[in-house]
Amino acid sequence: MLQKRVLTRRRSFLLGMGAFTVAGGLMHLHNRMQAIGIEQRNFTVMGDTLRDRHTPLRDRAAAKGLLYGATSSHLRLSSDKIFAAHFAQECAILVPEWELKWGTLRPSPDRFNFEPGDWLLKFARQHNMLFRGHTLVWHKNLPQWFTDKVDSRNAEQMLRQHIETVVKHYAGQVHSWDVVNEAVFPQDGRSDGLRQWPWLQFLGPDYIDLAFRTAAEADPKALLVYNDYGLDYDTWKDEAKRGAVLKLLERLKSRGTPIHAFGMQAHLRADETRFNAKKLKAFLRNIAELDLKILITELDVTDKKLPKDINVRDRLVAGMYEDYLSTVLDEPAVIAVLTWGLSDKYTWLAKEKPRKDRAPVRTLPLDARLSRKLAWNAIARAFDRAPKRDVQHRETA
Ligand code: 9MR
Repeated sequence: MLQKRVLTRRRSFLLGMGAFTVAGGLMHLHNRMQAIGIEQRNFTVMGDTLRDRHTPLRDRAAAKGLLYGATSSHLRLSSDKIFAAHFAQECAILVPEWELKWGTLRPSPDRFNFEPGDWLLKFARQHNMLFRGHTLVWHKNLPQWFTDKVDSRNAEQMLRQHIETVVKHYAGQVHSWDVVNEAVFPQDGRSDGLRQWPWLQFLGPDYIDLAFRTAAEADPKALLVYNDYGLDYDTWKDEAKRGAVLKLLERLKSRGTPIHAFGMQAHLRADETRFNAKKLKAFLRNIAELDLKILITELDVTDKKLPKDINVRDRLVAGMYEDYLSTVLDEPAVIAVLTWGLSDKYTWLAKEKPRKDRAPVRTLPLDARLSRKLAWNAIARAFDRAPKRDVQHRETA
């Protein structure tokens, strides 16, 4: 019976895939599936009892000394009670998706709107979750007034004032802050690989050190993180970025900047065949050797270029989650895994990386109806298999 089910599943998978490869001509995907044995993987979550098999991600992670959580927003958690309940069940840490970014927090130069962020902090505490700060320095989501009001004369004061005000507001209540986000961009052509943007233009590369020092003074308890993307695959672009990020972290550490961790965003692509576990591990090891912790901060897997067949998509997405997590969790410095959303009902990818066929995207652990899918199983299995960490996660005060 079981064998028959497996065969039927396999046949339907191959049919879904076959139609796609013939129609789309994407042989590389077919090769990836063969290389990783995706058709044979069963993604079964183990456990002695049914109850064990349903253990939420936060508990599976905690059993290994890891933190699991996700991003969401005031809008979603306050208006969708069922979603909020699932969120509280699965997550041990909450990341505000918009509320703590300049654009949302600072409607005008002299006004800070903490209300939505405060609501999220309260929600986190009510549900025994930690709270993360995202993000103090980022080239995106700046308010419209920024270009008119910030210049080389007031830049240092503006940056300090922003960080002091925001970090002090949440001092003692934040697990970690993404102090600087996405400051490396080798395509801009600088020899240090740093992104060309207003803070760099006004303050030079030292703005990064300044941001960390100001944050450390404002909240000596929070874990201070440098967060970045585009580091995951064996491509020349990711390789250049890994090199530049490592150089930046080395520079910061060597001058005594109070940086405690590196945030690896991990926005992955299910159709990407250039995954190289060895290179990824070596990169993480290099970071760990700088005495930095590592957080996987924005994990998700886009299905944009996959065939429409849901069975095929779910397996490939789950396969990418499993390959990636089993690799990174081998590195003991990795202490947390955060997905960029929990359910396909609410994901930035629906808007920013929609599928050509307009089929709803299937990128996160829960589907749009909030049911667990193979991606959830893949994450659960990776936690279950991860080596146990010996870390104490800081509680919010
Ligand atoms: O998911 C976020 C999306 O809803 C916002 O429109 C966008 C701009 O604020 O930011 C998205 O989140 C980004 C995160 O803050 C930093 N790393 C990349 C994420 C996806 O773009």
